[in-house]
Amino acid sequence: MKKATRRTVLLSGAAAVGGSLVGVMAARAGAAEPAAPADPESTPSAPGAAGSTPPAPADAASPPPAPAGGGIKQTNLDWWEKSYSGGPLDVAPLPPGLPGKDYQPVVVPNGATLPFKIVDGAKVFHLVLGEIEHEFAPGLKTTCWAFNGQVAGLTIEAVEGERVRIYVTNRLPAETSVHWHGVYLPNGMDGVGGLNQPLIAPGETFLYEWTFRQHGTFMFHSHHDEMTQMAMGLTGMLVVHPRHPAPEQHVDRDFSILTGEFFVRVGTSRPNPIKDQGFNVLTMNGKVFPATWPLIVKTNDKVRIRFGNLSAMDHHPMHLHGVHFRVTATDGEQIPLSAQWPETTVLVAVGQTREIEFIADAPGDWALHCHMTHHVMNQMGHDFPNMLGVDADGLDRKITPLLPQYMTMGTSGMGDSMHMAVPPNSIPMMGGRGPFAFISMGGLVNVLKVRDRLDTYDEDPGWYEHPKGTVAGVAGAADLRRDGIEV
Ligand SMILES: [Cu+2]
Repeated sequence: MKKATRRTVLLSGAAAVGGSLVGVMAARAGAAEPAAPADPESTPSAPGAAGSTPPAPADAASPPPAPAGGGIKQTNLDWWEKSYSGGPLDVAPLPPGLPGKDYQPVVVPNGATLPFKIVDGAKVFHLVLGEIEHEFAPGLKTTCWAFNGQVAGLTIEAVEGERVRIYVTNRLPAETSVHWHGVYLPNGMDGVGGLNQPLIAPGETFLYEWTFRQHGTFMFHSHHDEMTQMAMGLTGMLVVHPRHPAPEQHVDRDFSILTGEFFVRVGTSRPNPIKDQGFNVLTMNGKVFPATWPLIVKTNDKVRIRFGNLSAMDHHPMHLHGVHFRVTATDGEQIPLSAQWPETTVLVAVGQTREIEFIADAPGDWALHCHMTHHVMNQMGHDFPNMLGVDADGLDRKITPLLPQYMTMGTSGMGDSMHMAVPPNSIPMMGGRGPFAFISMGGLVNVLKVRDRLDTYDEDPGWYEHPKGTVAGVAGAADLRRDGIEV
């Protein structure tokens, strides 16, 4: 017998909000399929014979008519699909899925996918936590903590149904633990230090092992001394591909982007985990614009972007120019086609993942960025004095004899500040050089490059060459006259 899905239950529940559980039951009883017997084990009769079975006693005071066998003895739980985490822990694993055969690997701009090997029918990974020198963008090198040399940008890929064994070696100077965010697994594998397991001491290697009973976009991160260890870079993405993808789940390009945030005081070389606001290094897969690697697609490719956010304190409304997309999944579940909704900006809160999909039908270079303006600034945009409107000419005249290159910045905004010299090991507040001028964004910024012709996805095709007459420019005298614009 077909089960009611969690969603139909939700829908019928919503319809019955003003009524009672009886209303839900009535809605169910009206469905074509027979309601569930009170106890399937003791009710061997076939659905077709259900009408001959006396109605089961009901919990509700006034049960509705139950034409299809009276399966109304339901605890509240019966109306919900079992969470997989409530299912048996010892489900028989399916064979390990192989890239290119059983799944299309994700693209991790600036990041990496963790290699694996297969041993006795299980997929074996080895995570190594250690201290490294990490470059957020040319000019800013810092000492961070990393998974296998990747700061906030390592991705683990798996396939629904497979058995994984993940070894975790701690080469940090501190105890740690690793949590698998959003994953159904035995409680003792959940990775909260002290709660689910002993801490992993420096030098120790722990083994996590479970069978994936779900698919989707999840994350992993340190779950001990979280404020310090995640602020130092111990975050990653976990992508689980469906064992039997539905046709609508196919995409041509599948990107994985984890967002993060750090505070690195100008002139220092180590993130400060104590900061709770004013983060000045905002990352996609551990890099800031202009060091973020572009998302390269062909015109009319179907594209998925998986966003995850393991920033310390900030949500990120991720905005994509040029197309409308659909939000297709959260880290809770795939959203059915009928319930996916169109957006141009998707809010990815701390601790959430969101999948979006779209058809890249418009060639060009389209910005992809967090829409919080302070999150598209780099390091030096954050502790800057407000000089807007200040007349600094006198000051400049007095200082330039002493410091010939001195010029006060910020008097007409910060768009001019990318020209200024910066202290050693720091990056200016703004981004990088574009095809027309300096691009005044940094941080959580990337570019979706859509091209009609592309030899390879693996090389940056350069800047978009716009068809003649399709770029905004200085208004001509004839245009101004024609439209009666006086300037
Ligand atoms: Cu943001």
